[in-house]
Amino acid sequence: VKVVSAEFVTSAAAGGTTSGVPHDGLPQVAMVGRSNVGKSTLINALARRPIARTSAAPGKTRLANIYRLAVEGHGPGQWSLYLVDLPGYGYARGGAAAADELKAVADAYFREAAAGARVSVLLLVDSRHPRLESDRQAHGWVESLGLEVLVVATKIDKLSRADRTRNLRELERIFGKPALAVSAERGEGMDELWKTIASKARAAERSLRADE
Ligand SMILES: Nc1nc2c(ncn2[C@@H]2O[C@H](COP(=O)(O)OP(=O)(O)O)[C@@H](O)[C@H]2O)c(=O)[nH]1
Ligand SMILES: [Mg+2]
Repeated sequence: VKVVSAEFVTSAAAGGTTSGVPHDGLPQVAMVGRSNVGKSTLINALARRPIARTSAAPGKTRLANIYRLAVEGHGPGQWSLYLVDLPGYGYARGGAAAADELKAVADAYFREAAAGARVSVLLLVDSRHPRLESDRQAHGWVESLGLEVLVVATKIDKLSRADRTRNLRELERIFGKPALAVSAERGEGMDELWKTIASKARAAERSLRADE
């Protein structure tokens, strides 16, 4: 796809409220994953410009940060979507209370956005660590909200050929479906990811028109 424009829209769902969560019918793609797994970097790679703040220090995003992209490709015309950077789990400065606060933000986002029924979820899992309990819990939690989850294996550039094969097989066993391997840094898998996002987003667009 060609990214025509990309911009930060707002930080939403502060304190577990629904404030700022868009519900204008545009498709939304939400990034779920541990702190430091590469959510913000993936948003920048999809946007092909640095719109999201990335950090070597984990646990910085405490709100649902919402970006809007206009793109061309995978079908006729220009179309738009939101990319949503949710707070990461597995690292909570401030212990259990802070972890609860992050969960409340993600929970509020999904409650509000899922009401519009055009949300796709990317569960980002570090390709070096396929077996983490926190990722399985997050997967189960998102599925329990009735949302479909695409598993994205990040930082694939950090693995040898043999480890890639082994870890991707392990991810497929754990989550019951193949994971899409990407490197936001090297660009590997990014065309495939855009293709998947586009097909979900444009299907949502068509069903919206059919409703009207
Ligand atoms: N080698 C490599 N490093 C990555 C990749 N994606 C993210 N990172 C690094 O992982 C760290 C955390 O990334 P960030 O996007 O801030 O993670 P977030 O907390 O999930 O938003 C940063 O130092 C990134 O440069 C990748 O595809 N390959
Ligand atoms: Mg981030």
